[in-house]
Amino acid sequence: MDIVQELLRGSRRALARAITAVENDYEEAGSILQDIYPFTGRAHVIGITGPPGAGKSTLTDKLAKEYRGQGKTVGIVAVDPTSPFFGGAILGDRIRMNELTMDPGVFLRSMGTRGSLGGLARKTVEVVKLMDAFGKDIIFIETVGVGQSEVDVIKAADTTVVVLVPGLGDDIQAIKAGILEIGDIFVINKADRDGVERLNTELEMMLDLNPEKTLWRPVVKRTVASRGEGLVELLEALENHRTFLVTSGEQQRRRSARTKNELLVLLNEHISKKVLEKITVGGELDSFVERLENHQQTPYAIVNTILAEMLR
Ligand SMILES: Nc1nc2c(ncn2[C@@H]2O[C@H](COP(=O)(O)OP(=O)(O)O)[C@@H](O)[C@H]2O)c(=O)[nH]1
Ligand SMILES: [Mg+2]
Repeated sequence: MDIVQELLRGSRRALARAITAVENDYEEAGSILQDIYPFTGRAHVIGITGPPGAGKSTLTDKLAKEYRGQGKTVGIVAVDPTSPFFGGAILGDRIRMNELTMDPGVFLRSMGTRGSLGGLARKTVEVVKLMDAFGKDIIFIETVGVGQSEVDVIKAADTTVVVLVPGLGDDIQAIKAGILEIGDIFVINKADRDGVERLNTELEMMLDLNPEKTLWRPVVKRTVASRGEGLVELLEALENHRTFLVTSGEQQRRRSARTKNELLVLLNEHISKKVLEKITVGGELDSFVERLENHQQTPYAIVNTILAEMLR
């Protein structure tokens, strides 16, 4: 049987193989993604981001168990080289994660050891699609929120949870602005520590000042992930956000913007590849460069020539 058929029938092995194909850009990846495409778009994709050590993995683990308790199936994509999901874990983390991976209703995949972060964003979207087609109800993307690439990764999510911890000094200033803008739900984890009130106040003030969030005012929740405290409230906030997305039409809007973006990225990649292939084969590229160096032509004129040739 074909790998996609197997995947759609619930074979975890087929899912694992498909993910490997996507991760490594194997030849078959394109056709797999094409065949599963009609079966995607059902899952609630939840992004979990925040600084290293904030408790993202602990929180993801606890949330996954809550959803499992409700009978929902869960996929987890950990996009974090330092994630304790695999390797480099302290013993406690490893035991905790093993418990989760032994549940056949949970599929966990760690990414980020291969390829550039840029390619990683696209691959994350694709892995999420595979898990979605496989039939996962909830898909978590865990990623460290430090730069633009991570923000790009999290764009694949329907709901973005930003995990923060109290006591980092100038709390809000320490956090990248880009991360604050993408948060639908803010979690103050390690609420068992000092500085919770201050961080909470700062967050609320900042959210009040943000004019962009008119439809959904992000909410702030407190958790002690390691003890499972605050999970019920967080789960409720996640459900509320999902309901908001669906009823307001925001889900549709976000997904169509994302679909458009994906199409453009794909188109871009393929056009660039085709053009590059064409102009390198006959050594044209080198002669273009030579003409530039000799000031015989401008780059604009060359690009126009190449495009005119290609589109003929
Ligand atoms: N005190 C306290 N420790 C926590 C809490 N949540 C997680 N931790 C601990 O913080 C450390 C980092 O957690 P982890 O989930 O790996 O963070 P990540 O890097 O954001 O994924 C681990 O040792 C956790 O046990 C919490 O609410 N309170
Ligand atoms: Mg982690």
